Amino acid sequence: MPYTLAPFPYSYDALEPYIDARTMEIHHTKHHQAYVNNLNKVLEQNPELQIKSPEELLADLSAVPENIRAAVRNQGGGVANHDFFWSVLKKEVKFTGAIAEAIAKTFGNYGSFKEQFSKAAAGHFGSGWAWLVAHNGKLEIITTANQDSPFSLGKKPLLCLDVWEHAYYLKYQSRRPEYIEAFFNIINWEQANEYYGQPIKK
Ligand code: MN3
Repeated sequence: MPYTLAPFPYSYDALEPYIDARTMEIHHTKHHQAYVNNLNKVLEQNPELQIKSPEELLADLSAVPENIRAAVRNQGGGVANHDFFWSVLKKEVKFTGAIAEAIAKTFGNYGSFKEQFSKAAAGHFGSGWAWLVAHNGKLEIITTANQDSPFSLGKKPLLCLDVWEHAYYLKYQSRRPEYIEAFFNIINWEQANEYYGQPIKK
């Protein structure tokens, strides 16, 4: 099996009380694992594609045969998006660095960024993701449907929030805005700064 589930990068309770341990455990061991398993299944007959990372597959979907393209987009996106999501979550990290300056420049100030990101995340209809991305040297807030990835749009992700119900339903039920508010306590700005300084990850 070419694709494997990466170990969870911290303990499942590390983000309490903002995201509960049970939600994180199920999210990683069931949902994220299922995307990994399904991506392996989808690419069973395509060893020439198995050498690519999920991010590489997503960045060039036209290289994937049409009969499995939608499946690669969904399952590969599920793998890459969750890997990315875990990496940008951490408690008690200061909002600082080059990304803080770029956010102030683009959105006016932190409060205005928070408001715009929250509005996008809350307003996204159905399952999907809210993202802060860099594109052509500028910051943008976007949302993607299902497991669609900014890599497929040629955009570099800096932060993201999973707004699928499985990401918050146990603790917040239908109260997505409360979950979004909690997210602002667990943004790993150190990691976001690192992504901001790097070329697009492939
Ligand atoms: Mn998810």
